Amino acid sequence: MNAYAQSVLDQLYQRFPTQKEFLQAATEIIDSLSLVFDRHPEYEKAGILERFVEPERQINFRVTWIDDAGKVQVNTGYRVQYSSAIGPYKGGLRFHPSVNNSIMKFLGLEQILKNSLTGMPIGGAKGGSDFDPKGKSDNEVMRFCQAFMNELYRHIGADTDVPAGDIGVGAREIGYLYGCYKKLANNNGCAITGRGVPYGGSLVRTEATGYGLIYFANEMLKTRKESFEGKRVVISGSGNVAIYANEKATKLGATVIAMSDSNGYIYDENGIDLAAVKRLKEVERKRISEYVKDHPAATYTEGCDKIWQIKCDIALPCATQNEINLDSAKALVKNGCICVCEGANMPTTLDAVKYLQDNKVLFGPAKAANAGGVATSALEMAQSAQRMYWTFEDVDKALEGIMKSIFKHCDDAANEYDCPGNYVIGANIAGFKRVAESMLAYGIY
Ligand code: NDP
Ligand code: 2IT
Repeated sequence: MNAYAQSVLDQLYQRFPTQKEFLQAATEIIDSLSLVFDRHPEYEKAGILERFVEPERQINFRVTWIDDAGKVQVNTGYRVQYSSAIGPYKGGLRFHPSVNNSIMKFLGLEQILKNSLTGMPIGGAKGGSDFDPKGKSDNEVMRFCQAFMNELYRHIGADTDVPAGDIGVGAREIGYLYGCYKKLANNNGCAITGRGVPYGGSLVRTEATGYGLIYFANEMLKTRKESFEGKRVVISGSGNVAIYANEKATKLGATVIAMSDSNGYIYDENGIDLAAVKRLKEVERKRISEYVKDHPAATYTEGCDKIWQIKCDIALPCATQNEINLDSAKALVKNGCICVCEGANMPTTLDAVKYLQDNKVLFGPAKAANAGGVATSALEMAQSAQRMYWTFEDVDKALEGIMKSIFKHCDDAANEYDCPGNYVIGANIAGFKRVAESMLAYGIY
């Protein structure tokens, strides 16, 4: 590795030894960027990498709320405003009990490069809380969201920082969060995206990450004269990204044979009944295990990791970080999988990524492949600024164009740095250069 890149990475390991997800993301990114520093000594001179890995601002705050039993509850709220080099901070909010500083920082760091790849003027951020919406009543979720926004509102705004959804933050939570924001800030600007269409949201934002993932995967498949037609697809998760990845893959002629939630997975040889999954997860908020009750041909298996042992042509991890480990990668290769495309953020461990690439599996890294969500958030910001709504077809066309352009940028950068077909390196380099050039232009501050 380039000596400058190595020294910055070593410092991160010394300073944050317990932040394992952050170090994992930083290791992958810095490893790719090493090639850039060999060719661009001006970046070292300006300390670009040290500045890039250090968040501009991190806010941790107490969130106090009252549950239905009248008991006082306390959670931690987070917002990591990582980089505003190319636009206002932008990135989702995650509500999940596992949320901590390491997870916020890994997601924020990835988000900088992802947002840069979209070609739109948006910086990188992430936020959330260790609050678990699962099993909570609507009123409890509403009170939590209001308590969370009671602090966050002073840090966000249409031109400063624009949060959106992520795990555990969907249409319901965004409604409560935005309703509270607009009241506290006395401002109707686009300070949150993923809003309901009646109050300023964009058509296609709900579908965008899943659809975008399939558009990106399709571009990779084309390089081998392949397509989704007739392919068997396994998708982990059954949340926002997984559901709309299924919808678009099916539309393109694939059969999705398995999906999961955090308890286990369903397998349906004839193709998952997506309407049933949507009803269970989007409306009734039930477990995926319920699916087999009225689908006798399907099976349910407790536990998530065995989902990657199912024979498939295309694997789309769309649940959470580190769900495909080396053993899973070996099983996928053994079973003839030709493409792994990441809908979730960092769902594949570093050794698993290497194994897949060494075995010539097409590999689409999250920061490129799942950028359709945030890109459509930027289209929501554009529509709000125009005081206009675009049609579903217009937004979907724009999304498809953006995903094709992201693929081209990754492909071009991989070729330029003599790593053809390595979209991990391509995505990191293409995303980084735009940010680094902006930082250089601003001088040192
Ligand atoms: P949702 O909350 O809608 O769905 C998450 C899904 O993943 C659920 O099926 C959930 O199961 C499962 N899951 C969550 N945590 C775990 C875990 N620890 N182990 C196993 N399964 C788990 O979230 P999204 O679909 O929005 O997000 C999924 C992934 O996509 C995340 O990595 C997110 O960062 C990423 N992403 C999301 C974008 C968006 O626009 N929403 C954009 C880009 C990336 P259960 O219901 O049991 O919790
Ligand atoms: O990881 C992600 O890109 C998201 N959760 C979406 C962020 C956004 O601002 O739309």
